[in-house]
Amino acid sequence: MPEWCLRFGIVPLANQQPISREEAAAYTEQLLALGTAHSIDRIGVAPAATMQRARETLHARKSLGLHDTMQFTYRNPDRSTNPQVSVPNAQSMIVGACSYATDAPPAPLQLSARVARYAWANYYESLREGLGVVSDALRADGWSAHVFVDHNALVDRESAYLAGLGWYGKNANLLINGAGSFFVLGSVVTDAPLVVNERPADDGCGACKRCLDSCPTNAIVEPGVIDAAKCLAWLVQKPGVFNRDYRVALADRVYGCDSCQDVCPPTIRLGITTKPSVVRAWVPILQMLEMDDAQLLESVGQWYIADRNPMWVRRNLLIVLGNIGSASDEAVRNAIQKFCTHAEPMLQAHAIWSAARLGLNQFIPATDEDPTVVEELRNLPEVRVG
Ligand code: B12
Ligand code: SF4
Ligand code: SF4
Repeated sequence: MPEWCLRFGIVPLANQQPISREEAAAYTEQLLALGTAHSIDRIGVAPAATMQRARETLHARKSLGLHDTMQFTYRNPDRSTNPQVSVPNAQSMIVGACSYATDAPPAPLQLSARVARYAWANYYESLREGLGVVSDALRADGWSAHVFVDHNALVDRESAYLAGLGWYGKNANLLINGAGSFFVLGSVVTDAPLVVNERPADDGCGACKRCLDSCPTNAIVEPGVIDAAKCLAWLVQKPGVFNRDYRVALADRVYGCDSCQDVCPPTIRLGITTKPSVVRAWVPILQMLEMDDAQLLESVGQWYIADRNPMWVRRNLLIVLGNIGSASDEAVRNAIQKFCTHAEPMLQAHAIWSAARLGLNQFIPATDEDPTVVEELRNLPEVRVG
């Protein structure tokens, strides 16, 4: 067996002919070229062995409560860090990265909420398609191959790191060598014994710490470590009452948060392209608050919405209204008034918060029977200045 197979514990399957390193290298190159020809911007190969560091980190963060109530890869760390659980006898992971860097469109004139860049279009879809072509080629040659993109069964950043695509930034994102972090990541896990990367990328952050200083909620508690309970990217997805401590910091964001990447020198210097694409960087707040459930869910497309419950989008929009709406705008007043008497206490509570922020006290009920609303009435914010 070749030495490189031994090094990563890669064992050719009993029913397959061992292939020479030269054959494996040529086959690997072909597959990588196929991915690149199908819209994958960066591609590499990692060994499909247990990702011990990620496993230990997931367990440690769970025990410290840094995952808050997130499930995803935290649900079963022993599965999400071992590709062989999902693909028996897996030997390699072809890891792809697709850029979502594109010039920001101008802010619209109507009252709008901000969408994070990774959701401006369905970038996961083009990555899935590119990896799908690679996976089909492997299967056509008799190998097992499965695509995982943003899937609970596999940690994507560690796979990309092991494939040599980039380094972990202090903002916890994987920064692609020479291109920054505006990339989505995914893998094809296969039992084909490909030639894997042997040298992870060097750290490129150096002494910089701009991301730590720019996080609006101080969620980067140590370089590379996010406390999800403070991270706006999680709080907009998390079901339930939005933590009052972070509602003002949410500012105009309705989905995702880019602050720790928007200040990152390698990301803004190298990552922004003028790739022509149709993007949706803003959504119209008042229009969305008027939509019925089906319309609202259709309008948010691929966003991750817990239980596909549109209430969480409306909750976020109501907070944004309190942060950027104007009390002198009749349409804003009408929306707040409507939701202050909404049948759903969760929405009523967030509308009450916004009413208080805008000084629209005439819409705030003196009392209520629902505990969520009562709690809100006990914790009204100061009127917004400016
Ligand atoms: C859970 C999750 C989240 C959570 C938690 C994020 C976090 N940083 O912990 C929330 C909802 C907050 C989130 C937010 C975002 N996410 Co997210 N998320 C995931 C998900 C589903 C799992 C991540 C995971 O398991 N992490 C496990 C922990 C242990 O990994 P880690 O935090 O990377 O930890 C590593 C480092 O700490 C490193 N390390 C160890 N020691 C040290 C020491 C130093 C000094 C450093 C720097 C690092 C380091 O090793 C650890 C183990 O691998 C993945 C998809 C997937 N299936 O993998 C997407 C994913 C990570 N998210 C992604 C994106 C795009 C985002 C957002 C940018 C979206 C947005 N704009 O709002 C933000 C970024 C927030 C941030 N600063 O991290 C991309 C990341 C792409 C990239 N280039 O890195 C992924 C990979 C999705 C995808 N398939 O493309 N996300
Ligand atoms: S995504 Fe936003 S809230 Fe989360 S760590 Fe980055 S800057 Fe902070
Ligand atoms: S802002 Fe600076 S420290 Fe943070 S990820 Fe980017 S280069 Fe690294």
